[in-house]
Amino acid sequence: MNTPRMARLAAAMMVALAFGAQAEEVKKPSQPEINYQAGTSPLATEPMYQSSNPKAPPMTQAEFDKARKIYFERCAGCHGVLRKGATGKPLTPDITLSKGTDYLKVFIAYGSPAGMPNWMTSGEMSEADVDLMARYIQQDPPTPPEFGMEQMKSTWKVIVPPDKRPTKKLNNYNISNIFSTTLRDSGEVALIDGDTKQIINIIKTGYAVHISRLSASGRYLFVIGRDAKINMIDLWMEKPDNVAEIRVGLEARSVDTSKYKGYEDKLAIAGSYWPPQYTIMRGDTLEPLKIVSTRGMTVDKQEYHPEPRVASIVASHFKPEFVVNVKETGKTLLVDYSDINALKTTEIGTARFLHDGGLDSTHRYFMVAANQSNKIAAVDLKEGKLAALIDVGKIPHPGRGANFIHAKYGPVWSTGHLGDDSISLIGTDPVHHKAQAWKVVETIKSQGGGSLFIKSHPKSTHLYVDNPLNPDPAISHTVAVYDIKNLAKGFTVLPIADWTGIKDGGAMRVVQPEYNKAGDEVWFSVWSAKDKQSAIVVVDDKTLKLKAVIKDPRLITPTGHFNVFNTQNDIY
Ligand code: DHE
Repeated sequence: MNTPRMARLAAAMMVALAFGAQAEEVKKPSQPEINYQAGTSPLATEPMYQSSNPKAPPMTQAEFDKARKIYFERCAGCHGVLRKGATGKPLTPDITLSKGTDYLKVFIAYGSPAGMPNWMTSGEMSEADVDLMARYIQQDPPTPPEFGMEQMKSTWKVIVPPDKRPTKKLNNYNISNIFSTTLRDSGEVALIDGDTKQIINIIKTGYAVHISRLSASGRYLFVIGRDAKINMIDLWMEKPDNVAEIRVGLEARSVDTSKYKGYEDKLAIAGSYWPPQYTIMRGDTLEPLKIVSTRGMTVDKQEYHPEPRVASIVASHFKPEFVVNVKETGKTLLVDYSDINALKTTEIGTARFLHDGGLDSTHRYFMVAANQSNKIAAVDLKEGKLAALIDVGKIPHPGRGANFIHAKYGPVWSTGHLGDDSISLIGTDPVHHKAQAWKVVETIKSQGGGSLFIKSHPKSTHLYVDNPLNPDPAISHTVAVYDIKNLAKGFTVLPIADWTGIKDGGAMRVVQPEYNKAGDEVWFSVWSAKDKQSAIVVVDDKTLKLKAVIKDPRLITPTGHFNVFNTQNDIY
């Protein structure tokens, strides 16, 4: 603090902290949440037109390029591509210009109690980077390019046309018990034989595949990368591999396929973060058929949002509809795909910001987390309306959630939370347990915040809860298991990361419980750094003892994993 510049910075810091303290009363995101949201966007490497705002501090082209890259790597996840704000505050020039460079530098360097990370004092940005970013966010935000039919078609490849594909299964794998495991940082998925625990194939995909989903028949596997590349894999091939691929945008997270009777394997759908849109494709070739923008008005203030990202998508079993959850507008769209040239959409106002979710055990209700509202929306897919908005803990993050029969309250669907140590159990049976339906019937304690996924299975008496984003390694390296017949007993901790025997794995976050087809084994990823050894751990669900550890140098950064049968049939 010995230069006039730093003195000015310190003065501005007092103001900023006062501002931050006010904001804290409104909402203070947890560190795990900040780390989770601030993921790298593939837009960092996209060319974009940058206009220069004459009122903003000047920048050279080289500075623009560097700042834009940093913005998309560190900031866009929270503040949005167009800086309209999401988990983080809006950073458009109408706001930032009046604050000025020094004031903004304090925020970037030191963070704020309201949740802004301390980029300089944490060592992640230099003083020069902080200065660069403070000037950059006073410029007009560059807009990434649109991605319409022409761009999609130019990326679309049918590697094996439908008439050249096998007419029957050509391998001896029990394909319904295959696991598709994301190898996040190598841009691949591993197909692992659930019976023998052997790797069947490692398949090149888009960057950091987010999820895997199955066609209704269970033959085709669809994976989507953060870069919006979809790969369609045929499990009937002698060695299952890609048969088609396409990019549906520049950044995406969700994909699913038509599951209603008569439409099995006919259509696929993917939602993108950028551009904000969803795309309906042919289910056998990924040929893009229809692109629909999600830009529009928010559910609460009813104001225009230019980049409402598509979060989770699920296929209804009750109607020929896709359930499309739009994050920033807080709307759930029921998209009737029976005639895509006369597309009928039921728009259900839910809450902001919609993220992940899953079906209840009857598949009639879709339970989706509105993470900044601390709510779960229960959407009735039979009646096409909102059944309820339910208050839960802080920042619900269910994955697809866990269904089980509660000893006292009947069928429940449950979610863990990123922001606190609670697990909310919600009654889902309005017929036989009407008084409990759409209410939190019980809240149980987990190991801590930073939970991402929770899982059970109709044949199991256990409930598993992970905590990969908890800052305490004693928690993030383990998983909590509950006896669903006796929840009051609390949880047993399984030392999943220790069981791998890996001594120098770094983070070794234990992620996503996933059952095998029979429901008697549970698989976990042990997610280490890219240059360290990772593993998959298989637990015997009856005895809660270690059953197998799958280690292979090709298993680089495993995160999500999806059992074919359970994913195909929405069993969780
Ligand atoms: Fe995810 C599901 C978005 C970070 C692993 N993630 C989802 C879904 C969305 C989403 C919208 C629901 C898809 C669906 O059901 O159709 N995830 C985001 C983000 O925006 C976020 C916060 C930041 C980012 O930049 O991506 C994010 N997610 C992560 C991770 O850091 C995780 C742990 C590791 C990784 O691969 O990046 C991760 N997300 C997953 C997994 C699922 C998922 C494994 C599927 C859960 C399921 O059971 O279906």
